[in-house]
Amino acid sequence: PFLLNVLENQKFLNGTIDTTFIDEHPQLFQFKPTKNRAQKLLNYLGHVLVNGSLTPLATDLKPSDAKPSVPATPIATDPPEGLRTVLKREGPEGFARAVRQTKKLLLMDTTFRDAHQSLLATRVRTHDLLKISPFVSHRFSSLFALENWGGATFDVALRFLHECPWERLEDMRRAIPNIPFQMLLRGANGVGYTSYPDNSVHKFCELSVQAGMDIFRVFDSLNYLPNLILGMDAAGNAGGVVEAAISYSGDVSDPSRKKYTLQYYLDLAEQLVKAGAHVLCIKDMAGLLKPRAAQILIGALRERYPQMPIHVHTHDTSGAGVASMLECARSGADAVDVAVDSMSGMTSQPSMGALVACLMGDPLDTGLQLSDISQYSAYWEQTRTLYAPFECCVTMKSGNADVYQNEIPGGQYTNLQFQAYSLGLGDQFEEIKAAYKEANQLMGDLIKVTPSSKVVGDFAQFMVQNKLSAEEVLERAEELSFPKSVVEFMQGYIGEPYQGFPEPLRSKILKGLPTVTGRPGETLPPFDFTAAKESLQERLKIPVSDYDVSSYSMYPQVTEEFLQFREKYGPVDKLDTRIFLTGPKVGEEFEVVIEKGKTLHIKTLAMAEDLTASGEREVFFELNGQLRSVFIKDQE
Ligand code: 3PY
Ligand code: ZN
Repeated sequence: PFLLNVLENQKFLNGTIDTTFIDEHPQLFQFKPTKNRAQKLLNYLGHVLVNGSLTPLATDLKPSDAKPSVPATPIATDPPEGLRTVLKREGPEGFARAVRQTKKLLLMDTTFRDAHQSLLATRVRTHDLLKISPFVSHRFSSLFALENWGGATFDVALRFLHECPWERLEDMRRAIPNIPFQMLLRGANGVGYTSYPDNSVHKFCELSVQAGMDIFRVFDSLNYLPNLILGMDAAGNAGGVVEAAISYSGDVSDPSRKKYTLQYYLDLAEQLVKAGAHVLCIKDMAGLLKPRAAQILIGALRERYPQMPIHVHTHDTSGAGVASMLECARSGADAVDVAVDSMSGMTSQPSMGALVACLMGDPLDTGLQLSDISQYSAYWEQTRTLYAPFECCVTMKSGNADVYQNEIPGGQYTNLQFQAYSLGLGDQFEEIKAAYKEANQLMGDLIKVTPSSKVVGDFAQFMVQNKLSAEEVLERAEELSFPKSVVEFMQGYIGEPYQGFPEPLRSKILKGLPTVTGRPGETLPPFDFTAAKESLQERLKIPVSDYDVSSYSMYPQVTEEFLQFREKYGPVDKLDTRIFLTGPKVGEEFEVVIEKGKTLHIKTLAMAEDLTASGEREVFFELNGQLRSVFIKDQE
């Protein structure tokens, strides 16, 4: 039989077919854009023009008209080799050796993930990430890694940006072949907020490596070892670098803080090293690691593990981030996290430019150039204005050292402040921060990071809404109806906190509900990938990829809605951000590159003033010079 697939064709495989004709005539493969995709996009644009944005905007602020300029990049030459070359050649162990042998301080750039998760509600789109990717690949080849995936980006891409996170990863990989990519994996919680079946986390990691991921920062929101180990095994078996993260809480430089002591961290590190970590990470999600604490903790880890790369993550909420990262570097950390200047500071990471400048001429000099950083920063300064509706700066004007008291993680700090202000209750933020601290104490002083931080946040909001003091909660716990997340936490659904659950509060909240002991995922039945794929294809009547099924295993409803949305409105991820968010202006002309070599020229002509008998409004466009119109149901 005739073999259609070239990869199964022996002549093709052993090179006896001459393919130079194809190589020399790439235009043969530039097909005309299908009317279908273009028509779908016109539908989307018409819909946004008639009924407003199809993604919820957080404020009334409008995206700017900026067309961010991309600094010149020598695309004709390959980018310089980076640590990814070492990783591909020598595997995770070789990568770890190369990191330890590097004398200068290595940086991980979080601009593509945590920075916008903390400052712009995770809304930065693939379109804007890809534009600057070649520049990053050429000018920042010496980075430890680029953090560009995981955490909240997965959920937000599908749910609000209507784009496929897997495609984002694959496209970035093509644009940046030389720098290791790093993602944030919530251990047994994958990229979600709860425990998933083990095979779901394993499959997710395999597909991530296939799509281009290199380093997995694995954490658990309670530092619960069985959950951490599940994530580490999944990342390691998939061939990834296992960066095992210890989430940092408390203050090791304060002898009065008795729960999360230096010994606690050293014991946990020992377990993680035993479990096969290639890199150890201190994940300071709230920005609590002050310079003196950094010296104590990083110094002790460096002494114990001379061969082990140490990587530190922090948030600059109080403003002490650069000082702390300098101290980490001096105490033996190999790599620290920064975000490019215009995406740094406050609840994001400390500034790349500041840290680089502080180390110039030092034996730890990063080797990065301030001129490159300022061009990179200028791109993001302009791009950030496109995301004005999600801008944290509406409410957040400065750093805030009260984080040392309330210990709220960076991203959550921004969210809680924002929620309070959008309810018109700026004052309430003070109350919520105080309640957060009390709720944490009521729960026995937890490690607080996604999803345990949400549990404490929900508890705090519950206290504020119901005007309950900590004493009243304890007294009246049996009669109160607590938020679902708090109840499920007490049931053991996300794991066991260090030193156990708080009693008698737990029993009073549970009122006899069942509990899980041990690792919650252990008792979940495996996810049936084949059945899920078949049933999705059957229901949606469209081809569904293994990537989609993996998304579905963690976010069933969100993924199904995303697939339906894409089927209806086409590749909206290819639109410029302002146009995606708030639609084009009437009379505006613009281009959409839906694929390499396939560009749509669109002009918005007019909207009919009158509705049709069935309540639809006609919107007129010019598409590649031809008049087109779409009828959109007016939802007013
Ligand atoms: C996440 O889980 O998304 C985080 O950034 C935790 O710090
Ligand atoms: Zn973070």
